Amino acid sequence: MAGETVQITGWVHEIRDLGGIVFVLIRDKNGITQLTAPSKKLSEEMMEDVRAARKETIVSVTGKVQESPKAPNGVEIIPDNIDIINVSQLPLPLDTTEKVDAEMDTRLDSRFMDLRKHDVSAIFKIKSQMLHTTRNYFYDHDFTEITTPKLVASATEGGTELFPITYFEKEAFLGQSPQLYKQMMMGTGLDRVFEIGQIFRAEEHDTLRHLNEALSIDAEMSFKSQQDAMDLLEDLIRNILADISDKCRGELEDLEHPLDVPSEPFPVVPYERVIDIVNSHDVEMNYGEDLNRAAEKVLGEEMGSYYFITEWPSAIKPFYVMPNVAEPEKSTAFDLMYRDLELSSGSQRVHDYETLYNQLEAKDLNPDSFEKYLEAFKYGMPPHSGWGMGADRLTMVLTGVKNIRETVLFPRDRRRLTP
Ligand code: ATP
Ligand code: AMO
Repeated sequence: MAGETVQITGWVHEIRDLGGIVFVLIRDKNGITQLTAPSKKLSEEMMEDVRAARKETIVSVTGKVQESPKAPNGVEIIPDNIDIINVSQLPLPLDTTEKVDAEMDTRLDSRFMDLRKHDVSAIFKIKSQMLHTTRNYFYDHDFTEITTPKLVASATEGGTELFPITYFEKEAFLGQSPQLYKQMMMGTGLDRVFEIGQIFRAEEHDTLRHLNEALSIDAEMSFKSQQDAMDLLEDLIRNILADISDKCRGELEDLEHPLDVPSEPFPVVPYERVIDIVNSHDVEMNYGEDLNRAAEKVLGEEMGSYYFITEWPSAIKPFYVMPNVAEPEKSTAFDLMYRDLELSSGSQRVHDYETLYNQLEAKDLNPDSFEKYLEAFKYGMPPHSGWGMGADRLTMVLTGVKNIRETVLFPRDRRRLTP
């Protein structure tokens, strides 16, 4: 475009005033362009306008493109006109040029400015592409998108992680999972449903992989087995990896994150083998226990990227999980892991009313609180299977960030309720 007159509107990223020449870097969605203002060639008035452009101020510049090997992208613009559109206050809450590293809290407090950094906005462009691919995938595979209430009357994933709320004169909670609703949809004839929506969990832990408000991708299919649900999950992940590799090259480069795309089918490790692996690394884990953090770490080292854990004991899985027919102490539940991070849980579900009622009681839950859910199992409920996957955790894997807070615009954790 050398010789052409162009207009650029954006933020002043940096100014370097060398006296006789002033460089202004202008940033917009696509990158950074250098404005070069040599005092010899420009009017005094023009030079004053250029010097008035403070950091992060919004400007609109018209000027001529000129080749310049020393400039970023090999071109610079010699201004004919510069309009100051909205002046930024100083000092800035954050350094957008990333010369000074900011604490996570400072960044989250000024998230609008944090996202001006390309390696931060890259995370959200990748997350957006992941959600886009996920929706397309489900639509292409004959799923119906549903939305279910987040104001609910009962727990689904164990009673301790609920946020109670005031709901007129009744007790209510924020939803932990669309589990009960997606299962009820299997009694409608819709056959395949998915939901992408927020889940709320009053997690006590303050970790790098738990949030109090997370995004869940949920799928449920009628007349399908545990294996079908696992196949669906693996195929979706492969589609996401292919799309991100193809469409988010620039973002992956900004993040310096080569995407890990496994060529082999995801390995499957039964729970009992997991115990052997963990114990052989001198980490204690007994039959009937969930994976502790140390166990997750050694397993992650041993197993590499994506793998399934199957044959979980029925005793430690939720009431809606179908036990293995031949060995009922084992269940049809599976977890999908990425190294030491749990990405998804799923199973075949109980579809028989009596069994479901008994499993609720066996887990010390009151079937009366599940009355409306149980109704759906009395009048022709097909066998069904499904899973829920943490979209924020998947984004951690896709972007290589180590703190789940990086993957959420305005994360909610124990200490953070604003912005
Ligand atoms: P789910 O989604 O089923 O709740 P999860 O991946 O969120 O699973 P948890 O079951 O909450 O994970 O936790 C996984 C394991 O990590 C558990 O054994 C838990 O005790 C352990 N864990 C969680 N937080 C911490 C922590 N802060 N320090 C040590 N261990 C922790
Ligand atoms: P589970 O409780 O394992 O299963 O949740 C499914 C997935 O959701 C993500 N997740 C979280 N992510 C961030 N912060 C949290 N606090 C958090 N809690 C959960 C994880 C987890 O693997 N009803 C079942 C799913 C099903 O069987 O369909 C369920 O909710 O990635």
